[in-house]
Amino acid sequence: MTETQPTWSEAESARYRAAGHWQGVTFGARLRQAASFHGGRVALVDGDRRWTYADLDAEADRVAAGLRGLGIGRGDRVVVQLPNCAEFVLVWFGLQRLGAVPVHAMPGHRRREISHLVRLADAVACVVPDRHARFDHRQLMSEVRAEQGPGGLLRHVIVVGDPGPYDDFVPFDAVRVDASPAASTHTDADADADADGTDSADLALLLLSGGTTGLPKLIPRTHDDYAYNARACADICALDAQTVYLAVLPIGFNFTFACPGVLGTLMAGGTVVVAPDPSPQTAFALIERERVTMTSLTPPLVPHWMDEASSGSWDLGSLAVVQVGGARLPEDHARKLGPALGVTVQQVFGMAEGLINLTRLDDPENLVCTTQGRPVSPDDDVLVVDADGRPVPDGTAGELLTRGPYTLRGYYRAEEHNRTAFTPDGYYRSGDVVRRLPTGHLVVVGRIKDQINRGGEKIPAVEVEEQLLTHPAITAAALVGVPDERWGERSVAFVVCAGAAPGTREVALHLKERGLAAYKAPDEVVQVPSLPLTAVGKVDKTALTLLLRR
Ligand code: J2J
Repeated sequence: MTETQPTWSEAESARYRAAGHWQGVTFGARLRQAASFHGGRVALVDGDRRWTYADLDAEADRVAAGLRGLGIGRGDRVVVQLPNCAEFVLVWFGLQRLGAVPVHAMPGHRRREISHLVRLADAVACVVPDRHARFDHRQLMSEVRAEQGPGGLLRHVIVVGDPGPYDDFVPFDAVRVDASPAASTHTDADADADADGTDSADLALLLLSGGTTGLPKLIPRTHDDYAYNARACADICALDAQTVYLAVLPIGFNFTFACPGVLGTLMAGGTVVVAPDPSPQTAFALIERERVTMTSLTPPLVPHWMDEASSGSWDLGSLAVVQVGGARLPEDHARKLGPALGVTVQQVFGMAEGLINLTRLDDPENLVCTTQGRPVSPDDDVLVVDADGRPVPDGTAGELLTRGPYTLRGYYRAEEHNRTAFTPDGYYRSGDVVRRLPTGHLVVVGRIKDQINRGGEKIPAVEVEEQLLTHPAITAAALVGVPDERWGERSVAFVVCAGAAPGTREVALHLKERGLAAYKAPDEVVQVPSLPLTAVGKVDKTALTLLLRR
């Protein structure tokens, strides 16, 4: 790795290579191989636009040549904030060809989050849409750039669509440059050649953590480990060249991108179709038209999809597997979803940090409906421990600790946090409370980390609390998650104010002005005279939650 965050030991790396988990191939080289193997097959569909594997390969070369022309090269970080569109995939592989490193931002992120990512990653460029969901990303980028100041490394803003009035923003089309003939005519021997000297053990991408302690942390993933993540999931889901995967959730989300998602499908020679929004109407039309075989959802989408399917006006006959993950799927929905859509349901309990658990396609219904699956790799080490770090027997709830061939050993540039987020022997403390069954399946029963999981979107309480305190009327604040039928969990802000408390809408507006993503705004604001404290003087969030039940 070119960066210095903790990584696997030599002995572990050798073991993962010997087991065949790590194959020593970069993503740039993988696309080259896929193009020589599946050249004429359709790899990517976005609306009426289609790319074969050969097209995708050539397009990655063009994007790489254009980016190189901008001075972007091996090891450079580039924040990619794109909605679900083919360009995400084109940019991603263009960067891989260069050995540059995409940072997966979410479309909903705003000034605070993007500025933070740019700074933390020392990004040299950002790739954004012109507008998306009634929001102008160019304006956002002009603010981010202004904030970076003269010392900032951010040199380029690349806009998919119209760069608008910003003369120095680069339109994506200008970044697609025909490479020199020598570079574009490749032989089979080139298939193994590493992009610009990139090594498969190098950093391939940076994912965002849901975060518990303020702003998101960056999760380093290597070519070796991330490809294994996607391939292990693809094998369990039996993906092949006939697979047509519909990307419904945000494409940069680890679940959608690599579990097995976009990468798993492309590594199997299948077809990826991007859905511009997650509504069942949009998705079902695409499923009918493209004969989609598999997709992934978060739990809040499930009732809407079942509702729309019950109209009987769609032909979902091609759809075979629907994955649901990111938050706990209510058992009742798990039981109804399969029959409602005529599919096999797969529960997915994953994390951008690594460990992915899947129910298997041939698991008995009871396991599929009541557990969140089991690890995808035989070399995933899972410990369930009590508050003192001692393993508990199967069936007893405890914190999930994990390490393995695709689970990080340290966050990117987060030395201090890394000291507490991992055990001395390299286990990642997930903060999730689980029960393990004798079959190895895990049941997620809660969380010890201070994070709200609103239908799969993770809200770090501390980050929102800090911003609430910038409101002139608020003197103390605590954000808690409370059970909610639709979202699984919704967020309630308890605030202490000298005078009248601001309403929910005013608070949302304030947080928006502070540059916070909209999904982090509290669903409800409750005024309290003071925040209850625990014996050691921490805000007692359990007591606050109980206030709501009275
Ligand atoms: C309960 N909680 C869950 C589940 C994740 C696949 C699927 C999801 C993610 C993801 C992902 C859950 N039931 N089925 O990256 O590749 C909660 C846990 C976990 C946290 C991780 C993937 N599935 N969770 O959601 O990094 O608390 O990844 O630690 O966003 O989501 O969040 P994130």
